[in-house]
Amino acid sequence: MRLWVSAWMCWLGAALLAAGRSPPRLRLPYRELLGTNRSVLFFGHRGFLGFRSLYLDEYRDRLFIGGKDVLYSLLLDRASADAKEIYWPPLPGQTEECFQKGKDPRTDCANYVRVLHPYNRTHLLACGTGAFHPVCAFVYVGHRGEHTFSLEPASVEPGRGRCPLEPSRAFASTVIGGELYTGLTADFLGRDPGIFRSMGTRSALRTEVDQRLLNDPKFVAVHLIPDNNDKDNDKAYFFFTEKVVEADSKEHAIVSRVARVCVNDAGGQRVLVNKWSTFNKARLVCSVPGPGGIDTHFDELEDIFLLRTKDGKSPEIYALFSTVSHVFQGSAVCVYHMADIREVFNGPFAHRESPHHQWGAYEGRVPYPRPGVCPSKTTNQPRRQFGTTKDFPDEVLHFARAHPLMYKPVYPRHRRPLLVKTDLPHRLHQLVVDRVEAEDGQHDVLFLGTDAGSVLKVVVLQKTSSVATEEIVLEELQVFKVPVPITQMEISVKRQTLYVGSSLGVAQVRLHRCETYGTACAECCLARDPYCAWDGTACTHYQPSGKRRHRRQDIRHGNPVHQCLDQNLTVDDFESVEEKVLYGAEENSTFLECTPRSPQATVQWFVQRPPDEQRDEVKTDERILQTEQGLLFRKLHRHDTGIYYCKTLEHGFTQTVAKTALEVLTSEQLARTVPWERGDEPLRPLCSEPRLVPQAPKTWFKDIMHLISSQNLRRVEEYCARLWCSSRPHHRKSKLAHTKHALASVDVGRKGRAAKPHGEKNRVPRQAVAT
Ligand SMILES: *[C@@H]1O[C@H](CO)[C@@H](O)[C@H](O)[C@H]1NC(C)=O
Ligand SMILES: *[C@@H]1O[C@H](CO)[C@@H](O)[C@H](O)[C@H]1NC(C)=O
Ligand SMILES: *[C@@H]1O[C@H](CO)[C@@H](O)[C@H](O)[C@H]1NC(C)=O
Ligand SMILES: CC(=O)N[C@H]1CO[C@H](CO)[C@@H](O)[C@@H]1O
Repeated sequence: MRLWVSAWMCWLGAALLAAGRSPPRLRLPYRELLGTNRSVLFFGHRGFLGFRSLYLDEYRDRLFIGGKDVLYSLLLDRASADAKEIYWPPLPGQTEECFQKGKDPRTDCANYVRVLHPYNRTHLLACGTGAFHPVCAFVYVGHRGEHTFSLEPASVEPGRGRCPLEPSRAFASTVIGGELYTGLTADFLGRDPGIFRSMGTRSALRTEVDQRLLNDPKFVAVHLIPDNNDKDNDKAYFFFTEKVVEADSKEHAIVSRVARVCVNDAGGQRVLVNKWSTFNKARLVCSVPGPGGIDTHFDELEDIFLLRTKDGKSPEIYALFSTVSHVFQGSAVCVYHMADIREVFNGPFAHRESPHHQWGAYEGRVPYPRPGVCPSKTTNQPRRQFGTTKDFPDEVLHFARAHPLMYKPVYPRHRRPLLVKTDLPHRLHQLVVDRVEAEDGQHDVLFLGTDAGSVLKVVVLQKTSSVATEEIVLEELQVFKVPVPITQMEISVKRQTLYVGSSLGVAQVRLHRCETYGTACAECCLARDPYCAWDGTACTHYQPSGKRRHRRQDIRHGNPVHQCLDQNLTVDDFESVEEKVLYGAEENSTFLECTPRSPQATVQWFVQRPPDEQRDEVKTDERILQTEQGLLFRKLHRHDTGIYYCKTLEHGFTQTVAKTALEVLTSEQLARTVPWERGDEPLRPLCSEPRLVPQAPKTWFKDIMHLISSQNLRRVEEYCARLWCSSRPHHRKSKLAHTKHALASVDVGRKGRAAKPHGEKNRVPRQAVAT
């Protein structure tokens, strides 16, 4: 029983330790899903893959993966059993040279395959970093049904401007009509950033090296988005962040941008030769309106997801941002309409007299054809024909070069983020969106990849009659056991699968696991997962075309009372929950855990004191506190012995989540049983492996893991080791003092937490700048 005592003390210590830095917050989904049904597709030969690029080929049912010195081809249904690989290391001389330039031969001086795109019906284009000598080559993958996979040796050529030199620096690329579009930094020192077009039959194009065009950019994505049915108006959109320097300060800030170029740009004839002549850029704003007109800006673009529409011209653009503020950490998702983006590009150009002036809207005459417009039927006038950008007057190109920036920024839908997260222990890096058809309409389900190997599945509900939204975390999937950043995610709606990549490998996760929500209609309903519905007997995948009679689903309200009245809404399930036994020492503190499955649920505690049959609600006071994670007894009394029930209430549906029999050990009993009272019996076996406490509740350590970030883990372990390993009496004293001190800070921690949102609001973020 001393083990139990140690366990709760440590639990508490750890929780409070965490509370000191940032408030602990368990954002558990309706169901805890640490044991996800995931199958890791592939971890590469010799256990290392160095995953960098992924191309999901639904036509061939194949997944192509680029890694460190290697390319893989996996058949989706049979995964690793049928993998083919191409070994593609850098040339020996290049490894040597890379090493001599001071790069790490184990990590940097390899060929990381970062570009992997379908090129034509039979080939993929792959480019790698080649130990700081980028290389490109075609990979033969054959026609559908064939399973060939080989590098075309004759096609290997230098890949400068097509692939970054570094293994991990941000960049973006895509293939459009046999040409490769890239946004990257092309030189060894990182001073030559640009937007490049290469391959194909036309001469290569790039941006001029000019800080007005691109200032230390970090590219995130590039996509072809047609304007209309005239292919001559097709444009490539680049999404990135860059530095801006305000007129009145030396400080620079980071802003997010969308830039575009015409696919049929051929550069100028005398001016801007082999340079983009149609390049324009605008600011992407994602901010939360604050008091006094000061908005909180999320300026660091992390990822872009295009939710394609049928016509292909107006995809909805989902963008994941984080803050660059040092005051608080947060992420936001904003959604942009193409119509709004086009309007900004059709609007005024930004202009300033000199770098010391403020930006304003350019009000002078804009030459014709308007810079940024593609040469097409639309630009042609009876007497002035523009077959290519080479026909554009020099005046147009001079103007384009001097005015790359649009004056107005692009605002998101409803002028506010769809989702804001400021309380997460991890940063969000990746975003994938699925629009799901449910009984009450369409819902957008967001999959957010973190930097700790996990994926959050969130549904955002648009409240009817207002722009307000409600978000529900449906699942938190720990895809990789190790907390590595998720670097890429691809969704297959056809297969209802999400492919998740990190430097450790590629995993696949099902989009929904309805069966885990439970076996009652109410549970299925409360989960509010738009993928799932109660079919009369079980919680199953919702199919819009399926039979309707017994189907129950209510995403908007999740109200089981309405949905499940006739479906045997449970509930006195007091007896069905497994009983835990917990021992506590009289006059000391103890903690009964209970975390509701849903963050929306309220918790009530009941106690049954034998021999009474009756259950009374637990009265909380100075001595007994109800916290987010359970019930804290600051000082146990003998009469606290009893069976404690933790019940949650959500939309009229109650459920018993935990049942704990608390035994209070009296001082007399303790004097006889606790070995450290004698001061000689060593607790050594525990000290070497503090985690393996026999009989300890399995969940408490996991909860600590949840509560604290990994940097704190060492401190917790040390803390626990101190607790468990101090067997000599004079050590015990300081330990108790420590515990008391920790307990005393409980209130402070709680107050601190309550005060936080307010404090956050008052922190002054940078002011919005127009462009
Ligand atoms: C995991 O999912 C696969 C199919 O995707 C299924 O065959 C398997 O039974 C599932 N395993 C568990 C433990 O749910
Ligand atoms: C695809 O491109 C490669 C490389 O240019 C070329 O060798 C091959 O013939 C092309 N295949 C088709 C079907 O056009
Ligand atoms: C629900 O109904 C089934 C059979 O219809 C029954 O066995 C079960 O006990 C019921 N559950 C509750 C909690 O009433
Ligand atoms: C097991 C344990 O730590 N018991 C302690 C409970 O608190 C009393 C008084 O604070 C101590 O004397 C016990 O040693």
